[in-house]
Amino acid sequence: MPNKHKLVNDIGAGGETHQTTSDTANALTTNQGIRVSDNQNQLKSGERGPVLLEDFVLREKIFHFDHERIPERIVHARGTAAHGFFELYESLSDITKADLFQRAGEKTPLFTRFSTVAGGAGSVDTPRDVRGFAVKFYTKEGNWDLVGNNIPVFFIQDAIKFPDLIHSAKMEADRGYPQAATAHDTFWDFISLMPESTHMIMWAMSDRTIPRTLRNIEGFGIHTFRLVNAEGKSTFVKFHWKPKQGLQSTIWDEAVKIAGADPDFQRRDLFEAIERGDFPEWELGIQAFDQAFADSLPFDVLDPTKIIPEEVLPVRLIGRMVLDRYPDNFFAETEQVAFCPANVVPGVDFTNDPLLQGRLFSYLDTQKSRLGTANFHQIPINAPKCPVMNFQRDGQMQMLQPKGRANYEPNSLADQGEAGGPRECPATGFKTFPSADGEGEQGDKLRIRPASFSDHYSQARLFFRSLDPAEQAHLASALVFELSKVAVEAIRERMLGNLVNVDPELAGRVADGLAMPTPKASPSAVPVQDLDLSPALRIVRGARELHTLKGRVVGVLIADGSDPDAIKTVVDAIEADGGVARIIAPKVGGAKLKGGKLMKADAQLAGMPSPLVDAIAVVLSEEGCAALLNEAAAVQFVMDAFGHLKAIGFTPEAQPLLDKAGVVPDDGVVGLAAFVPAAGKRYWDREPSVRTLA
Ligand code: HDE
Repeated sequence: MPNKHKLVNDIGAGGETHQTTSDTANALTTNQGIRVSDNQNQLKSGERGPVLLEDFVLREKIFHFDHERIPERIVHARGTAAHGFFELYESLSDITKADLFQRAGEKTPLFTRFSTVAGGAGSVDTPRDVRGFAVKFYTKEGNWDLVGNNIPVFFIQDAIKFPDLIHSAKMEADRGYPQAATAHDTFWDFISLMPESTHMIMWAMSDRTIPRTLRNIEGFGIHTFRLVNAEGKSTFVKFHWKPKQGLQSTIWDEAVKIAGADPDFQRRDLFEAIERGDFPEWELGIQAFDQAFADSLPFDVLDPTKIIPEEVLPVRLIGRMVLDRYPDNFFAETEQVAFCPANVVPGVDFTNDPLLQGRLFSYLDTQKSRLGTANFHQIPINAPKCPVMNFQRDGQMQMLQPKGRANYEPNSLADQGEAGGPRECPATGFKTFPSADGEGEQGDKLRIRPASFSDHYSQARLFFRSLDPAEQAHLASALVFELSKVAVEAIRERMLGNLVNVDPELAGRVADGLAMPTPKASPSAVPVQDLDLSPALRIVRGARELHTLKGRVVGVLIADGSDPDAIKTVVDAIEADGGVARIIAPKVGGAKLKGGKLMKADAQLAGMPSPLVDAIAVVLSEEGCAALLNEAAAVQFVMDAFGHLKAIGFTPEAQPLLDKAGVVPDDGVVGLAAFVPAAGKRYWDREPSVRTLA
C-alpha cells in the first residue's frame, strides 16, 4: 500500500506532475508558516472517502480565496497604473513653497493611475468615456494627489449632483445594462435636463474620449487650485499634463473593433511600452494667475465647467513626468491605491470651487468602504515616503507597533525621560490660505448657485467651433449615435434644443442624422456669447497631433512565399524611425518565406486585426496573396486599415488583396520604399470617401 500512496502524491490522478522541494527556504507554507506537504489533494478519510473538516490547509486556502476581491471603485473602476518620477525644470519658489517645486532638476517619485469612469472593473479599455488621470506624488513633505481627468471641465458645478450623474450614466437600474456606455436613455435624460453639462458633453462626444492609447491623452486638474509661497501670497493655478507622445484618438468604428479584439488594449499598450523601455512622458504645465486676471474673465474661475483658453493664458511648462516602471502586482498597487484630492502639501491649496469642495469629503470616505479600514494609508502604495508621526492609534489591520505610553497630546512624559511623541510645527506645518474678504466668500448660509455660474453654452460653442472640420463631424456623429440609442423621443428633442444654443448648424446636423426636425432653442439663462476660438483645443491637424512612427506599432502582414529581404528592409526602417514592427501571419508558428526559411510571427492574423496597430505593411508574394484572397480576416485587415485612415505599404504582389478590400490609391497607400515616411499619421482627407458622417 505505501507504494500506491507515493504514486498518487507524485503524479496526480489526472497524470499531472507535481513540483516538490526538500529545501526549507523554498517551502510552500500556510499563512501561519506551517510547511505544506501536499498542495494537490484534500485530506480524505480513505482513498475514496469524505473530505475532513480538520483539513486546515484546505480551509485556509479556500477561505483566503473567497475574500480575494474588494469592492471595486464606484467610479473609475477600470484602470491601469505605473510608477515613475516628476522632474522639475525650474524653481517655482516665487509662487509656491511646495518642496517638490523648489529645486530645478529635483526628482519626486510618483504613481499614476489611468482609468475609464463608467464601466466596472471587468469592462473594456476602449469605450467612449472620460479617462481618469490620477497622480500621487510622494514628496518629502507628504503625499500630494493631483486627481484629474483627460478633459479640463466637468459635467456638473456642484458635488451634490454627482450621485445622480453617475447613476444616470451607469447601467440602467432595472435591466443591468448597458455596461460602460452612455448611449442610453437615463444618461441623456439627465444630461438634457442639465444645461450646465453641455460644455462637457461637447468634449465627451469629441475624439478626446476615444484616445488611441493612454500615452496619447492630456490630463487636467480641472478645478482652479492655489499655489502659496513662503510669504503666504496665493496664486491661482490650473494644472495641465501634455503628452510628449502627442495627442491621438481613434475612429469610433476602430474603438468598437478594438474592444472585441483586445479588451485590454490600453493597459497592454502601457505595459508593453514600459517593458520595451519606451517610457511615456508628460510635461506638467500651469496656467498661473491672480485675482485681477480672474476678474477680467467672462466666467467664474470657481466654475469647473469652464476653461481658460491657452490663447488667453499660455500654459507654462514646469517639469516632466516619466513613467518607467509597471507595478509588480496589480492588486497590491493599482487596485489598492487610494487617491484623494484633499491630499495636498504645504504650498498647494484649494479654492471654493463647489465641486472640488465635495470631492474633499468623498475620497477619504470611499477608501474606508473599499479598503475596509481607516489604516489604508499604511498599505505600501499609499504610504508617504517621509516620516509619519501622530497619535492616531489602533483600528483594523493596524501595522504599526508604537512604543511607550504617549498616545495623546499635549503630554509631559518627555520631562520624565519617556518618549513624548511628535509636536505640531507652526512654522513649516500646513496652513490653510486665509481667503481675503471681498472674494464673496463670507455671507449668509445659502443653497444657491451664483449668477457668475450661469453661462452654460458660450464655452460649449467655443469648443465646437474651434475644432477641425473632421473632428466636428466626428462629434456630430457621436451625438447621432448616442441619441439614436435613446428610445424616449422627448429626451432626444430636449437635447436637440440644448444643441441649438451651442450652434444651430450642429443641432441641424444631429437632427438630420436622427431624421427629426430641429426644435427651438431651449431657454438659456444668459445670452450665448461668441468667444474667440481656441485652435489649441484641436486634436486632428492640431499642434499636438504628432506625425511620427515613434511609439507607434506597425503590423507587417506576411504569408508563405513572402520575400525575407523585403520584410527585413521594412522592419529595419520602422525600427530606425522609433516604431515597433509586429509580424502578423496566418499561423503564429510562422510562414515559410521565399527561399524556404520559416519566419516566426508575433501574432496570428485572426487574433491581431489591424485596429490594434497604427499602420500596416502588406509584404506578400503572388502565391501568399492568392491564398489570402479567400481569407476574410486578411481582407478585413486591409479594409479596416483603409477605413481607419491608416497608412498602407504594400508589395506589388499584394495588389489583388488591396483591390478586394476596396482600397483606393491616395497619399497614404504607398509602395514599401515610401512607407515609413508616410506611416506616422492618419489620412483625414480620406474619410468622406469611406463613411458618411453627420
Ligand atoms: Fe472622482 N471619485 N468624484 N472625479 N475621481 C473617485 O474615489 C467624486 C471628479 C476622479 O485612479 C472615487 O477612490 C465626487 C472630478 C479620478 O483611483 C470617489 C465627485 C474628477 C478617480 C469619487 C467627483 C474626478 C476618481 C471612487 C464630484 C476630475 C479615480 C473611487 C464632486 C478632476 C482615481 C475613489 C483612481 C475616483 C468621487 C468628480 C476624477 C467616489 C463625489 C471632477 C481620476 O471618491
